[in-house]
Amino acid sequence: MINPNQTIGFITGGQLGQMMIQSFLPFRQNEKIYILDENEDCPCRPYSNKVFIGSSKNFEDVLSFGKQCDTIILEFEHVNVEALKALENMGKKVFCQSKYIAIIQNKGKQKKFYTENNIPTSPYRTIRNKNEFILLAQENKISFPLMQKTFHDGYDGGGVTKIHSLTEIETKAFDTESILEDCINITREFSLICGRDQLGNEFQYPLIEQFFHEKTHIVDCITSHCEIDSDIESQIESIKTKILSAFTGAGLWAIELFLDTNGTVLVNEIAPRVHNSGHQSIEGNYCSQFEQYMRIALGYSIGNTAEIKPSITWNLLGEENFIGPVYYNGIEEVMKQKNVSLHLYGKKTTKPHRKMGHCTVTGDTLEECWKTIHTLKNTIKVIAQ
Ligand code: AIR
Repeated sequence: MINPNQTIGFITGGQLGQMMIQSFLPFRQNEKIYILDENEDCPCRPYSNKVFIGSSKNFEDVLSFGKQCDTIILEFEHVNVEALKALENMGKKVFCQSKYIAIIQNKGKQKKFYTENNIPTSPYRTIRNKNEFILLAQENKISFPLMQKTFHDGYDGGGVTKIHSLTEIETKAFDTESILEDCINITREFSLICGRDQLGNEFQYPLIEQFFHEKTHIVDCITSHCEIDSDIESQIESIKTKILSAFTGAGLWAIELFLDTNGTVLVNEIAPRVHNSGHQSIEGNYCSQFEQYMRIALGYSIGNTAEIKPSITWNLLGEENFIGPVYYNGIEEVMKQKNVSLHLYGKKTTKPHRKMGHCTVTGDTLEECWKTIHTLKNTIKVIAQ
């Protein structure tokens, strides 16, 4: 039976948690909502009963927070795994489960998981530090350019750098455990959001296409569906089947995919949670990815993933050169647009490329949505006061 009086704990309290709670409000009963975050003023705060100050990476902080909750929901994968395991052993429900988090939060383990499960991904090798990187280059054992991705703590383009030469290793490379990935000639990037509820029902959303900023590697726009040929569709179907049969528990997975110039689909990475590529599902689909995750975590059956209307999301990132209390310049213009939904995450301060909000445009066709997106890009700007 689903307990209407339970305490739901979110680790941490950012925008993903905020949108999960927003989607939950229409079917919330008497559940309490607790948040663990380092920042009292985090985006989840207005929707919570209490914010506990602490670090998601600290064993004691996660454990003592989790003990006060019945269901624990992660909205960020950099969480202390040992504490999550201890909580699971006490009978707490944790989403995503610690055994999957342990693989996903470490890029080295994630890559090994793909190889072991015969899931296509770009060729790579691992290094322990910068010295090893330099030696490999001096001995001509690697070819440039390549992508260095740190094992730990990378997100939103952080912990990732493109290295073109030995000199760049010396000046730009991270001096920590990392993977070195061959650079792929990418033509398109997709995201497949899929998963399973606690009753064993599986679901997937229409295939999403992602468009990235060249410089920051952060998602700029996302379309609610895309056209692909049947060969690509069957490659993606096979990847999904392999992932869902390796991850047998309940959960929601956002699988980031590359299509290379040879027509091969490769897995870039998996997020064990709601994802930036699914924001348009709030307006565009019957059941958003956020509501879906809440249904899964609480033990309800899954909702309808079908599109209501084509939609495109545009991320609102902090402008370059602005750090400080946030100001949304041009907000009135956005509000004049029909079929545009504005989501501001309530972060108090902006910094370059920080995700501060997003706009979703709905329309009869994606072409129509793109026209509005192009207009929007000349209106609102996230700057500091
Ligand atoms: N997030 C988690 N992984 C990737 C992303 N973007 C979201 C989560 C997290 C928030 O970004 O919601 O709490 C952190 O945002 P910031 O701007 O404080 O770093």
